Order: sequence, then C-alpha cells, then structure tokens
Amino acid sequence: MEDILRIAIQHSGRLSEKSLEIIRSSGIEFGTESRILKERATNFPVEFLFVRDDDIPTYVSDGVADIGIVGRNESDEKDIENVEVVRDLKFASCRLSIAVPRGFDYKSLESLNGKRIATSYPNILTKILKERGVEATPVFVSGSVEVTVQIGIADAICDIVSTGTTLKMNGLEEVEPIYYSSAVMISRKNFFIKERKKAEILNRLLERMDALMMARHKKYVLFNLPKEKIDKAAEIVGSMKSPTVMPLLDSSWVSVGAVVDEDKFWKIFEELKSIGAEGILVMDIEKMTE
Ligand code: PRT
Ligand code: ZN
Repeated sequence: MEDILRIAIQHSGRLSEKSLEIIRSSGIEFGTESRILKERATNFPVEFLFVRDDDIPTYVSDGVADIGIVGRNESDEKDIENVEVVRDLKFASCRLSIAVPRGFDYKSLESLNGKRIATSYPNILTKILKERGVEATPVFVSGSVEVTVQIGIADAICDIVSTGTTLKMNGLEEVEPIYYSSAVMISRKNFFIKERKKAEILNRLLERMDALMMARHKKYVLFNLPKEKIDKAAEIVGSMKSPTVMPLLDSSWVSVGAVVDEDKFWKIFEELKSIGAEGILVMDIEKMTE
C-alpha cells in the first residue's frame, strides 16, 4: 500500500487560510476550493482532512490523522500524552489573558483568590493558577466568554485576546496575559522513529516549510560600494556568510549582495549610506535554506 501522510487542517476559521497558504507555498497542489472532508494532493503523497480545530489533537492522537495544524492553546488544553509539537508555525498569534470588569481592583493574580474565572481553557488556567498558588474556581464555558461577567456567572474571565477589541466592547479590561499561543504543527510522539515511511514524507514537507519560514523575515539587499569599504559593509550586514561581492566596470567599485533581517533593515540602510553605499536595492526572498 502506498504510504501517505494525513494532515488535519481546520475546515474554516482563523487557521484555515494560512494553513493552506503554507501548504500551497510548499509546492503542494490540490484540487478544489470546496474543502470536502478528505482530499488528496495531486503532486505529493499527502491527504488533507478538513475538520474542526477542537478535534485535531484527538485525531492525531488516535491515528485518524498523522499531523495537524492547530493553535498551541488547543493542543495544550487537550494535553494528550502521545501528542507533541513538531514546529511552531508562528501565525495566528494570540494570548490567553485575565480580564476583569472595569473598577475591579486588580493588583496581581492573587487578587483572584476566591473568585470565579470563566474560560474555555480550564486545563491551561488551572495549571497556571496552581503554579502561582492562586485558589480561584475556573468556570467552563464553550464560547462567548466575554459576556459571563455581565450575566453573573463569573467575576473575571480568562480568554484569547488578539487586538483587545472584544474585551473593550464588553466593558472588560485586560489585566494580565498568562499564556502565549500561535499555530503549531503537531504529530504523535516519536513519529520520526516509529513511522519511518511517513516520517520521510513529513521531513520533505518540513524542509520546504522551514525554507519558507526562514525567508519570511528576511530581505535581500544589493548595493554598490567603493571597494575599500567592503570589510565595513560585511560588518554592517552581518550576513549568514560573507556577502556576495561582484566586480563592476569601474574597478574601484564593487556590487555587494547580502541577506538581512527585515527588522534591522533601516539601521543597516543608514549605516551603509554612511560608508558610501549607492543604489541600494531591497528584494523579498521567497524561500531560503541555511
Ligand atoms: O469552528 P472551529 O471549532 O474549527 O473554530 P473555532 O471557532 O473554535 O476557532 P477559531 O477559528 O476562532 O480560532 C482558531 C485558533 O486561532 C484559536 O485556537 C487560537 O489559537 C487562534 N486565535 C488567534 C484566536 C484569536 N486569534 C482570537 N482573537 N482565536 C480566537 N480569537 C477570539 C477570542 O476567543 C475572542 O472571542 O477572538 C476574540 C478576541 O479577539 P480580539 O481581536 O477582539 O482581541
Ligand atoms: Zn474550535
């Protein structure tokens, strides 16, 4: 029987588009946009299962799927013994925060001693309360956590926050982030040891995804420079290896190319200008390997 890697992806929601984008950018093609339950890629031995995110850790654990893309919060909340994170995909970033109604005198997590905290993540919350020695009662609600204080079933909440708008709209104040999450790829523990053939496929996929992720926050800069400044330029760009240096028609000048971190670009730009660099070009990098 042909070995095929089964990937569970959220059918529709905050993770779906980006998960599919990563898969597509890894050169994996599949047919429809309709996201039927099961779909086979046309040019790579993988099959997709489009399901609710809550079910993904269990499906991976049970072997219904081999790997899955899910929020770290969902995976930690399920806390399944035989499931582990293989990659942090660094999208859908959010935090689990404590929020209290305006006027609540919050100083630290201890202010919640004896209080009821509504959350959809009781396991994560319980663990953190325990670690911090706070005796509060988590109240499980599966959705609309932000209305629980108003309806009188909780004194505070612990919910996912990204922009903070939902809290504000419900008269709540975010007072303390207690946990950070982003989308992760999960598999069964020891997948790489126990399931060799499928692990080979996963390794090929990860190599492609890593190349994409590495490129995501990098830029390629190309500039002309008086030849004698080359050592200074190498110091400024602090490239992965030495920058590429190409001769120009005017032999006292060279053209230099290097990969730089996007968040350092403006500093590098100014420093390069200050040593006489000209014609600085900046380009996106689509994929990259070490
Ligand atoms: O239908 P299905 O069960 O598959 O999806 P779902 O509705 O359970 O999940 P979905 O699609 O809402 O979220 C999937 C994952 O996205 C979560 O498990 C998180 O890891 C991540 N994520 C990132 C978020 C948010 N940002 C987010 N803002 N998940 C939920 N929210 C909600 C939050 O619960 C709150 O109601 O958005 C509201 C807060 O947003 P702000 O921007 O107002 O702060
Ligand atoms: Zn869900």
